[in-house]
Amino acid sequence: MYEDGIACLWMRGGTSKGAYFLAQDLPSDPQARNDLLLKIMGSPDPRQIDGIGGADPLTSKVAVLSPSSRTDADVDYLFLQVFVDQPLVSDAQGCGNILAGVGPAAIERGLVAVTGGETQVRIHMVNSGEIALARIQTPGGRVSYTGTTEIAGVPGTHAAVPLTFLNIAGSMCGSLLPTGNAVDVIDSVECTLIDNGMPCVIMRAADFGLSGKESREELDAMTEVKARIEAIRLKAGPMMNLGDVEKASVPKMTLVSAPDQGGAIATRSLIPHRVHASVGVFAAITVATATRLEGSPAAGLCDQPADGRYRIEHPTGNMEIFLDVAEDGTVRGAGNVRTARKLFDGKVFV
Ligand code: NQM
Repeated sequence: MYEDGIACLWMRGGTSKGAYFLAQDLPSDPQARNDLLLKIMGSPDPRQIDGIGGADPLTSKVAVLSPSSRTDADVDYLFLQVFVDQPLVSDAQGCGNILAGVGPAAIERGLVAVTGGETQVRIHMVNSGEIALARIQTPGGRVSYTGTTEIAGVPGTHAAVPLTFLNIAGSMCGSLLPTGNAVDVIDSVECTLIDNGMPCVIMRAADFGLSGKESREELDAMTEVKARIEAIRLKAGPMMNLGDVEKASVPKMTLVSAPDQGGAIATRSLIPHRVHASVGVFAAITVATATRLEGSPAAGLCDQPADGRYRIEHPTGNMEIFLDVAEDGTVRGAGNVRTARKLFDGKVFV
C-alpha cells in the first residue's frame, strides 16, 4: 500500500529530531498509524537499524500536522513518541522541542501562508488541547533556518524560533498539582507531582545519594537508582490522573540540585527511562514553576531570578525559559527560544 513511499520531512526541533508528516498521508486509524510509525522508525530495536530513528528517545519522535480544527489556531500538531526498544507509540505527552519545527514544517508544506519577514504561527497542540505561538523567520517568502541564535545541546547558530504559551497548567493531568499538594512522599522521597505543560515528578538528587551534576552516561549506568525512580514513577502515575504509566512516556522524573553554573536550578531528567541529554521545554517550564511552590524540593534549591527568566541547568548547558507570573503568584504564561532545521525532505519507505 505504501510502495511509493510516504512524504516525510526530517527535522531537528530544538534538541530533538523527528519525522514530520501530514495527517492525510498517514492511516487515520490510530493503531494502523502507530504500527506504520514503528516500522518507519525501526522499533522495537535498541539500534533502530531497520528504520530512520536515531536509537535514542530524543531522535525517535513524530509530528503529525493537519489544517487546524480550531478557529484560534493555524495548524494542528499531534506529537507521538515512538519508543525505541518497545513496540509502543504514545500520545500521552507533548514535546516543546519538536514543536519548534512545527511552524517551519507547516509553512514548507503549505498549511500556513507566509505573512512577511516574520510569520506568526498559532499551533494547536492536540495532545494537550492548548495553543502555542511560534514566530518563524520568513524573509523573501520562505522559511529561513540560518541565524545567530545558539541553544545549549546544538552546535552552531540558527534562526531563532521564539515560542510562547498560555494556560498550559494541567496539560495532561487536569490541574497544575493533580494531588492538590506541593509535596507528596512516595517511598520516603519528597516529590512534587506537577504539570505545567509536562507531567513531572520533581525530587532532590541528594535524596538518591547523588550530586545532581552527574553526566547523562553516568546516571544512565546507575541501574539501582533508576529502579528506585521507576518504582516511584509507577506509584505517581495514578496519583497524577495518568492511570497505569508502565507503558507511558510520562511522568518525566526530574532530579534537582542547587545551581552551579549561574542558573536558577540544576536538573537531570529521566524521560522516563533514559536520562535527557539536556531538558525538555515543557519539563523546564514545569521545573521553574515548581521552584515557586513553598516548601517543595525545587523551591529549597532554587536561586530565584528577579525577572522571571529562569536558566535551567542540564547535562549539556542550560535552557532559558520565561515565566509570566501574575500578581497573585500564579504562572499565567511561559516562553522559550528554540531553533529548528530542515534536514531532509523526501519519502520514507516501509
Ligand atoms: O518537555 C523529551 C524533548 C522532550 C520533551 C522528553 C520536550 C518538552 O526534549 O517539552 O521537549 O521529555 O521526552 O524533545
